[in-house]
Amino acid sequence: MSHCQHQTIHQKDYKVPDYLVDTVELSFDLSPEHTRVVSRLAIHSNHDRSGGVRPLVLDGEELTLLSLKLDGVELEQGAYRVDGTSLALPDPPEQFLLEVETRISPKENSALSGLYASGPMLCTQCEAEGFRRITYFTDRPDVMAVYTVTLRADKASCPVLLANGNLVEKGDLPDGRHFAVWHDPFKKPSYLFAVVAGELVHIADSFTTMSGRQVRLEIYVEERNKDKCEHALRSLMRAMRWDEEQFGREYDLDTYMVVAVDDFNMGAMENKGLNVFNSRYVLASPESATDDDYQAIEEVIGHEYFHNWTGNRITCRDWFQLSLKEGLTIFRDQEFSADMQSRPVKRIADVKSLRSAQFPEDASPLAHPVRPESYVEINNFYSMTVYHKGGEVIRMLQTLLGREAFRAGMDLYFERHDGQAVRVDEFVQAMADAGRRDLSQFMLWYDQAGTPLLTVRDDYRAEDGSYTLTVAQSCPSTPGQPEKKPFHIPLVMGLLDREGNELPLQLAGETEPAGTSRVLELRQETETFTFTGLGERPVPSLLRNFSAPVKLEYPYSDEDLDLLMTSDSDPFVRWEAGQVQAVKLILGLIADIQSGREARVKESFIDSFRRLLCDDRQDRAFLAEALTLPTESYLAEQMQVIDPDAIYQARELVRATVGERLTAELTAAREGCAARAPYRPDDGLAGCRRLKNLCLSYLMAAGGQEAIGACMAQFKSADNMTDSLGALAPLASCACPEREEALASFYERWRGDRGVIDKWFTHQAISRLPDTMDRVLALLEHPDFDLRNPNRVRSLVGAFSQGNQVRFHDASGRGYRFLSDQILRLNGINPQIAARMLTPFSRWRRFDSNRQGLMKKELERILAEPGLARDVYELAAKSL
Ligand code: 0A1
Ligand code: ZN
Repeated sequence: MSHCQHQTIHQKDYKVPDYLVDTVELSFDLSPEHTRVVSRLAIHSNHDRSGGVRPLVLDGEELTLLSLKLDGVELEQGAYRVDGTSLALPDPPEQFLLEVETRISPKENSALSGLYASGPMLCTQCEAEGFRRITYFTDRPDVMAVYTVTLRADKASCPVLLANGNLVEKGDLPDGRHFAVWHDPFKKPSYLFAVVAGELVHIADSFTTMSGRQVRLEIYVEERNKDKCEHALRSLMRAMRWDEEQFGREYDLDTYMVVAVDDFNMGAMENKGLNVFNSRYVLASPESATDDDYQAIEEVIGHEYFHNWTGNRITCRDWFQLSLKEGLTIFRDQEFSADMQSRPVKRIADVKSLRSAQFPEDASPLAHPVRPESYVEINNFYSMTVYHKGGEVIRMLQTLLGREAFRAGMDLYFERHDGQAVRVDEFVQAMADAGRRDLSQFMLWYDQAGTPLLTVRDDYRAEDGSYTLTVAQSCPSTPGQPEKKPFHIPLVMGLLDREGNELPLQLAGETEPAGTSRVLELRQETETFTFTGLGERPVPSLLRNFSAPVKLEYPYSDEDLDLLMTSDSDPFVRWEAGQVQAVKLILGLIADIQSGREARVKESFIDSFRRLLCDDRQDRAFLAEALTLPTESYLAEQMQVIDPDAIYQARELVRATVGERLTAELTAAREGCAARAPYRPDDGLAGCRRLKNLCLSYLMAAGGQEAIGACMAQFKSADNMTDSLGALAPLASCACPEREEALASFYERWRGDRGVIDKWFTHQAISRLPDTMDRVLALLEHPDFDLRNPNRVRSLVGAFSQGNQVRFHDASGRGYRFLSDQILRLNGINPQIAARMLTPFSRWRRFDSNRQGLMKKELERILAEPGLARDVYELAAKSL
């Protein structure tokens, strides 16, 4: 396929569909080798035919057309056109029944889009454009229809037959086959269609909705995983209750099914009534899943469930509106998780992930607005920007409107648009109407890319007790957008006195103070806010709760930061003050290392670290976050030219110094967190385990046989995966014989468990030992490595290239060559996964000229490959 064939789709070219489909009757004769699909579509014309009849064009890929009938009459070859991507009827009637028979080969489908085989089952993935790989259809989200699906398969090898909606009939057929008929009463776009068939077992429970209806909940897995579904099922029930309580949303079908599959491109999929999940977000047992795994399962189960209203009942008009459902649903799942655990710790984790993955994307050649204006391959836009910046945009709306008006806006949105396919504009309009606000400037968040920078200056005047904050906003150029208009930004802030007390906030012109935390609204390039009645120069507490996805600069002194860290009422600001100090320190050390000066960790840093460590009033999980140093990749973001070696050395120097200087305190804190009862994932001690394992990692950074002994002891005695990995992780980066012993015994213990073996690959891939590249190359040849399994690819190739900055960016360029080799192999297997692996190369301009040249060369090599998939082509071409 030549590159010029890859067409760009533009938002401005949107046209309403020429034909609509009312009902879809699908019938499948399932088998992994050949599946026969018969589709009966009731179609009506949706355009003004007086100006000429437009052709009906159905999308279709990788299909073998067997027959085509219009109103019962078989069409002659000349009466239609088929090519590799479509089927067209030049002049169809106003209303008609089209019957299309096709054949597909699920077993050959390694792209995992459409109908494919995973282990002992067949399953589908239709978002974004996979339905066209099952049958010919107007495969776009604004064509919504009612589906009835008949499945037929061999009863012995395929006892379970599932599709969307309600089971209406099932029974036996001759020759050992059987059938099931499913009907989904809700109109839906094709991307929400799903079928699962195979040898599965399930666990079930029931949920009584707020109006008293009984819903049957079922989780389907392979037999060997039957005892690992309980947590997913409980999480689902919590999510259903939460959506009723927080948003008044009730589930609408009689059953809700979740299926776990081992081969899946993403996290999970919200198909109506029949979610398909990557098994890593379903399966958990105390021995094999970490606290983080438990947490991620709850979050993803919640996310897919919340889509039932934000995505399924109200869907997207076109794929440019993807954030309409994804940003909103991310916001909803974040809030759900915050309510299920510690809200501040959850917020910090979300900010960290935004900064470490979305900010870099927004500063790269792949930067795009939350609502992109064009794409080549839509699968490439399931991005951190569309999802997570999109979630932040919704959060800002809540901050600007207040919780109550925001909730009223949600209600209004559901009331107005249930059953429709709409744009982001309709959502924001509902918010504007409910909150009686003008949100036209706010819309720029959807259409302008780039991370805004707020530069804050202040001025205190003792004469009149006034204090003025001047906030300037700017936003760097991004592809296609050299100039930016100012954004409408909520800046939540407060003021502290020198003792750390919160001061009442009274703006000039106001008659009395109003609270100690306020939302300042920025609309102009520069805004000033004057506060009155202040007896001394206050310390500003800015961007509380990270109220906007921006970078902020204010010249804080070390004393200011100490004060915020210990006294601010906002946990995010307290955490952030510590991070700013750590970044300052490490950047200073990097400069020392680069210029050959002696690098030493400041005494004051060790002191404040010690104070925190010994502060037993703080929540353990929060403390663990506060004591964790900024990641190497976050530090990289703070540099003009990224120097991976100096970053690694400087950060390790701090870790080792903390470990040496605070050995006693770390050991005591670790012991204070030691388990006193057998592990339970919901024992409320996840924060304790995190802190304990963090202390161990500092002790290991300092080196010495004692720490290694402590690691091995924990590794051997652990009764849960969190503690087991808490010991294995530092051992994996330690050049000691215990490393090999631990890795080998871990493998032997877990060789039958895919999820755990993924972790085994990952911990070797992210080892900071200098020979990691060689070990990764050897692991590629390991019998358990499989390029066709996305989780395995992510656990080795993804983990090394995206989670091991210093080794991947080795100045020799070996890491780069390794990655492009794997991308080229994946290109022919699974283009979506191949494209996702390109991320590190898109950041090439941020490095020194040697590395730039080496990465560029690999991008060029990829682009020169004949037969490059659209997914890979688009990202590689845009990266250069
Ligand atoms: N809508 C899903 C994500 C998803 C997108 C694409 C997929 O296959 C290409 C699969 C899942 C979600 O937000 O969870
Ligand atoms: Zn989603």
